[in-house]
Amino acid sequence: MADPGPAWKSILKVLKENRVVHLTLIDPDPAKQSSTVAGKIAKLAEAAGTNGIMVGGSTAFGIIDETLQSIKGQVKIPVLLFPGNVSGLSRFADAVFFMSLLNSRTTYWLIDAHTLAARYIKGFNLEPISMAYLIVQPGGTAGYVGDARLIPRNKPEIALGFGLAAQYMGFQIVYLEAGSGAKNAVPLPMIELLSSQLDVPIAVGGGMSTPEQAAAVSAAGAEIIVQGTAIERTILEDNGKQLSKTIKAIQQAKKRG
Ligand code: 1GP
Repeated sequence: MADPGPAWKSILKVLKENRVVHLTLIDPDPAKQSSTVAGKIAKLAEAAGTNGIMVGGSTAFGIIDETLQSIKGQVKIPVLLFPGNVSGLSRFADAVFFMSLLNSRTTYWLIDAHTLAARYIKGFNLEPISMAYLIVQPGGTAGYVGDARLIPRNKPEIALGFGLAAQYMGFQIVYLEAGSGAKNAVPLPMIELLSSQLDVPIAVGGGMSTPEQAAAVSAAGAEIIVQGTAIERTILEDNGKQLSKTIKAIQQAKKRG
């Protein structure tokens, strides 16, 4: 088995030290912000204490190299692709979450996009980090685009079945996604169940808009907390104050637990 690459190793190191990792998601869609602004957001997020920058979105398409170069020029923490499609790849990142949407109805999101992308990942010398991607209700754009059979919010045992299957298949991370900007984040009992049963790190994203919500997700057992919308909304105005509060809160939640 291949050793973990440098980006994943550095995330695991933070996880060992703090018991929780915070990742900032930036949508590279040029309609959202210029590459310069994306770089600025990444820099402020790093200063606030985030542990890595994820770059991706369900609708991003086309040229993202400029955004990646701008972000890479501003931060030392790992820059990790979170591709919404094959078009979400760039040689200028450190690593790529090689994610299979396990609860999709469509083979494209399970394995076909991956076979199209794999040779480019090799050619770009990108570090792949395998991720089982599971979309939970309400699911948002990712759920719609990914043709997901959304995991019902009141059925944590279904998520557990997927999570264990993913672990047995050798995925490095299990990601529970409620959808970007979701009104309701992944239910805490679902996170608690998976965290008590799985050995691989659990990432959670979607709909965490306050430090308190993120802290509750951390206390429930999530090891990787992903935030996009809340940071996008606040960081340029408050210079990362809210983000820094969130990061402290998720770390405190682990100390109390
Ligand atoms: C992306 O769900 C995360 O997978 C981000 O969600 O934009 O709601 O933080 P938010």
